[in-house]
Amino acid sequence: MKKVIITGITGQDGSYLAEFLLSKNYRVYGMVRRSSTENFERIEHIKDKIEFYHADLLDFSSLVEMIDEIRPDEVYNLAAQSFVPTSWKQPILTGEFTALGVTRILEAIKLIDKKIKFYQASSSEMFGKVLEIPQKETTPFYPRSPYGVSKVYGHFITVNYRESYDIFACSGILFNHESPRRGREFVTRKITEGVAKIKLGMTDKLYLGNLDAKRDWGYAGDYVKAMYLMLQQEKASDYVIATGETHSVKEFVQLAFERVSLDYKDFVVIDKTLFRPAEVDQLVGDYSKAKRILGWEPTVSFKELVNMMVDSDLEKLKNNG
Ligand code: NAP
Ligand code: G4F
Repeated sequence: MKKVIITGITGQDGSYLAEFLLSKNYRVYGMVRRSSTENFERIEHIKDKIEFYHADLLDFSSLVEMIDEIRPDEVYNLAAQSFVPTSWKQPILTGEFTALGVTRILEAIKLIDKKIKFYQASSSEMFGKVLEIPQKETTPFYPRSPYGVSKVYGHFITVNYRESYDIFACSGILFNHESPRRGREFVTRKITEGVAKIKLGMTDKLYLGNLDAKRDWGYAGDYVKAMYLMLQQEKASDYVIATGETHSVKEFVQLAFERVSLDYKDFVVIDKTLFRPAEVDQLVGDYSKAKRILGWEPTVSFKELVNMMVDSDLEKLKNNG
């Protein structure tokens, strides 16, 4: 049985990746940081099948001990401060988690066993003020937030440990991916939960920022399969994972309200405080390398994704009510 460590297992992607690797018969170890209350909402249904290990991206010795005790075949580093607006409020902490945290894990792997395979959760935010459309593996980076800058560091330190120490280390450059398990502060989930609350009469306003920003949105359940496929190849490399389509926040809002037969113009209020100091205006990825080498393709369309998230939030709120 292959052993795997997933950092960030309590997050959206961690939950889908854990499910997927359990279905592949992996022994799954979830790295969690200590907290006064358990934060297992997304993995409640599989938590009995996961072995949890307390460690923190900020604490090098805890990472060394974890890797030494478990001796995994693969490590997926999904843990990060992942919310872009917070990265302007806490830029130093974001750098510690999202940038230096990657070096701490890679260094632990280097010290203990260079044969451990490593996946780094890189991001399309690295392309920021895009220098090419669509963005691919060779597109230069121009990050627009402390989060994006930290991810560029994480990406290049992964490439550097591969080239310096021959570690099988891959950087997955994933474009936005969403699901019913998406954190509530990200725009897609904020919209679908807001729409569900409005439909059920629990509120009558949805406050949003920049509706003109465009993103390449896919389904998280599809994207974790690409992470796994990257580590099963003969050669380590970096891959863009995307849908190849771009849509504005406004289009997402329109479709989400249409799903419940309402007009968004009656409910959406623009709140200027939600605009960012520097915006990423448009992202769209070219996933042809992943298709060619990994045989990977997205399976959920934009409309299906919106509908899935609205339906799930309606269901959750009805059940809670
Ligand atoms: P998420 O839901 O915000 O989950 C982040 C995870 O990181 C949580 O499990 C969190 O644990 C953990 N974490 C944060 N700081 C930590 C620390 N110091 N030590 C240990 N664990 C820590 O993020 P996600 O959407 O699943 O994304 C997964 C990864 O992919 C992130 O690195 C993100 O930046 C990257 N990414 C995401 C997307 C996307 O569209 N979702 C796209 C590209 C890249 P707690 O539960 O304890 O907070
Ligand atoms: O949903 P968002 O907060 O995601 P963002 O900034 O694109 O970052 C996500 O995707 C990245 C991949 O490209 C990941 F690396 C990162 O970890 C995260 O998962 O915002 C999307 C867009 C932005 O342009 C923002 O300005 O939506 C716009 N927006 C408009 N109103 C809003 C809101 N964003 C949020 N969070 N809240 C709003 O009210």
